[in-house]
Amino acid sequence: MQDYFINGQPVKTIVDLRSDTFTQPTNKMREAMANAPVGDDVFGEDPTVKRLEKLAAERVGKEAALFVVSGTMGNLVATLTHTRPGDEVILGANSHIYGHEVGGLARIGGLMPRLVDDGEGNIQPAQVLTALRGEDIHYPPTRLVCIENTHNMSGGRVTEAAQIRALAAAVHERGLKLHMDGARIFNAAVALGIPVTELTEPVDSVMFCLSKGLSAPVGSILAGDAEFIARARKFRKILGGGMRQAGVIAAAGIIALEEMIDRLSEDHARAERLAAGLALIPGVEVIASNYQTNILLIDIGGTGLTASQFAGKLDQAGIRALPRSKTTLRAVVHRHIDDEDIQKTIAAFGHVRGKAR
Ligand code: TLP
Repeated sequence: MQDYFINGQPVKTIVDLRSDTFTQPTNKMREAMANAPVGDDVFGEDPTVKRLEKLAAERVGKEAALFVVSGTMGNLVATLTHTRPGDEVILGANSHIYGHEVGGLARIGGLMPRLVDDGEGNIQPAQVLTALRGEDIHYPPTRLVCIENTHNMSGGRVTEAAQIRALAAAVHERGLKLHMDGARIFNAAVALGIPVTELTEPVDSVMFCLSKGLSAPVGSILAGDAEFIARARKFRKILGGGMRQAGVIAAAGIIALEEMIDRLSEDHARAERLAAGLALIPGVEVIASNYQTNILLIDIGGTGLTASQFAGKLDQAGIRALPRSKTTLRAVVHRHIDDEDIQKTIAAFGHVRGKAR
């Protein structure tokens, strides 16, 4: 375990599997942050932000990119930019945008969500075609479809490039736009073993997070064509997201993109080992994903404990996992989780389960 600090001291007290958002900046990121050349980014004068935006756009094969505070802001800016108030947006009932972004779509965008079933982690073209209502005086105009890759609530499921291309073709044929919440898009690309551009090329806009498995302390990217990003920049400003010497945080984002992507495969391998170990514990069931990424959903219903009771007992053993439903826990593997932590976690699950009988 390295680079993990509390009050400036390197420590390792707990195995924190609640989220990859708990990753701390690497030493190299901290150095880059301290030394970053900066300027006023609202005036377009921060060289480090400009460098990050250029690099980010190149990485996902888009013309331009915008550095935003968070994934939530990136998704909201994208939906605002693609739509007008009163429009309808087709998205998954289990999507992060619908369920975990405080309803910004409705509250701030004045948008009407039309939900489709994404319980398996993706949306098929036929579902969009069924959800599309066509022209009628009673209906709001449908403007946008949103997908999520990897899909958080289904346990880090991956949507493959061919599926995205098919969906994009159906969406574009009907004059709609396609936005991808790619908070963990590099996890998807690494799991599939393909360039990320194969996943991002078909969509009109993509948001991805620097602050999750890639370990930057703050920030996400919204990427798309130059005209879209120019308009998105104004929406970011409306939301209060125009930052000044943001190069200080953008510097960490540059290192996230240059150095932290390939290592995601280590998280995936450890998640697979964790899943294999947990699967041997009676009453504990790992909900299978289509490709192994870094998120595990673990059904502990068979132990007779609720997820929050189970999480409470794990916590006493120094393991933190997040209750996701009454009987499901989520564990997310990231840079601060090593092989020993995986063994400790499997042992703790076995111990808690043993006590529950
Ligand atoms: N997800 C967080 C929590 O909000 C649940 C997590 O710990 O997984 N899209 C997806 C798919 C996400 O998982 C998240 C964050 C976001 C968007 C929002 O990103 P932030 O937290 O930067 O606003």
